[in-house]
Amino acid sequence: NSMLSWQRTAFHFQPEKNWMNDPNGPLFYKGWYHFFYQYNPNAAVWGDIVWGHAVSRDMIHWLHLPLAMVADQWYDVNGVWTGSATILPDGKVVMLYTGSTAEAVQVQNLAYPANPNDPLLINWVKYPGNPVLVPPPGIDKMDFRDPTTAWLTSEGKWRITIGSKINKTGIALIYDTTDFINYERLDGALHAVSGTGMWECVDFFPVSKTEENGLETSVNGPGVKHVVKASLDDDRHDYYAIGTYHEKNGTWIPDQPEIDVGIGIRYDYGIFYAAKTFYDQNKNRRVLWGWIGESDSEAADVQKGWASLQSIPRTILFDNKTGTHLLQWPVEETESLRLKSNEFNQVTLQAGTVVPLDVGSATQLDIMAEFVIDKEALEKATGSNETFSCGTSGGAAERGALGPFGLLALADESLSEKTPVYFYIAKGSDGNLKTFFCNDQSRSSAASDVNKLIYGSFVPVLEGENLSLRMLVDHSIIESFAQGGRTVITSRVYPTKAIYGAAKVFLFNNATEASVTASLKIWQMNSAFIRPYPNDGKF
Ligand code: DQQ
Repeated sequence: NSMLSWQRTAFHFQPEKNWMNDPNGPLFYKGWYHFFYQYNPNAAVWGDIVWGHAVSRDMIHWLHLPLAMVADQWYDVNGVWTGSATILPDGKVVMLYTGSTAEAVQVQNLAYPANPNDPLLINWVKYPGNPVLVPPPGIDKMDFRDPTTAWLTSEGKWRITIGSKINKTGIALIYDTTDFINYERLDGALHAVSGTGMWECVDFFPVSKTEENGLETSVNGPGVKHVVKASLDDDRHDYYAIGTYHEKNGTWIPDQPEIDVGIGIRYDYGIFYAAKTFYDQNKNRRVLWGWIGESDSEAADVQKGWASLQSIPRTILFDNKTGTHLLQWPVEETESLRLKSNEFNQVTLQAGTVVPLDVGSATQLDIMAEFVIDKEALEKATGSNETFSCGTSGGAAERGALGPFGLLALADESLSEKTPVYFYIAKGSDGNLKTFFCNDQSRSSAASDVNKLIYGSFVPVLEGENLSLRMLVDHSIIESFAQGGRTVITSRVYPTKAIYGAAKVFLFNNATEASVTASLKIWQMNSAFIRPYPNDGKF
């Protein structure tokens, strides 16, 4: 539908048409990044799920390949659901995925490349003895899904975890295997948290406390922490926690129980779900993919003929400055799309002002910004705001002594439509400062069938740090990263006026007392090449 075609993105991964959800089995193989995904080939709504497949040299430019796996066996006829890849030490690839059977039982299946010499891994073979795992006693047949990448134990066995629930307790079940065909369940669980409900798409991976690179999934030892991530079916958000893995009994303990999985830190405070990491042996990094759904109506999705994006792949590292957070950052290849840039140095934003940034069309941008708030105002401000939260606040229109200030993205000239992405500093009566990072969708669109929530959360800011943000704008998506990626917010935005050449970007400072100095560099972003693999193999 041409009326809504401006909503299609220029450099985020999306299929040509129809519905997409979770990232599946990402890996790097023989020079190519592979990306599989939950796909409905028949409609722009969830259903008839099979595995879509695309390949890339850089995770930015993509070639769509034929479907990797379709629902053609009794053990996945109701859906070829989410799974993960494991690369064995000899280079062979095994894929484990969930199938929903004709009776809607969730079982785990094994698949592998038909031709390991094909770098594009076009054809996949399902193991004839599938399923390799069925729901164990005490687990409901519909609560057993999304196997992880396997990692090695010190005994040389492969270990995986699978999400489930027992009553209202979310749980990650553990299995060991030597051949990916026969499995032994370990007692207990990798981890479980009461009250969190079904855990989907569990992820488990090591991070380095000292090195700025990613770790292969089996790496363990001193200097290594382990991350557990669960996607909560009940509230549709991805939560992670950092902790210690006990290899012997296959358990993991969070460093801080009060920010445990499902109750603490989120990967993203906007729309972002069913995320999965993989270790990229090509560049020695761990990369996070996440499904970004629509926040308009299903009717609008049907009308436009497609639904969902994937995030820009994000490098993921342990933040050794806070020790509590991960850092997420767009993969460096994103920068290859940068075209001409504009710099704005030391722009003074008086309290209560809006300043246009003349960059031309503002629909495809990469923005780096730093903000310094007036010191005197910081000290003078009287403490009051003990209970601020982005979601329950009045958004960017609600003025405080020390904020909000930041950017207005996807805004039209008259500011009738705008999506503020901003910092808000709250001062407690004890004088302590607490910084929040928010995204206010309430005035993002004149349309009425879109999500208008205010997203955001606390962001740790350490002594001596300026406030910094990075923002990727791509037609109907804004991904924003505060403080190097400690706190991230993704929003889908559906303006009716701020589209193509009419979309603009502004600085704003809606504080009542503090002036703010902003310095920015803004790049126009090129469109990525995302199209079908040509029949003759030439592109
Ligand atoms: N999506 C898949 C399931 C998974 C869910 C089905 C998470 O395997 O639990 O499309 O979005």
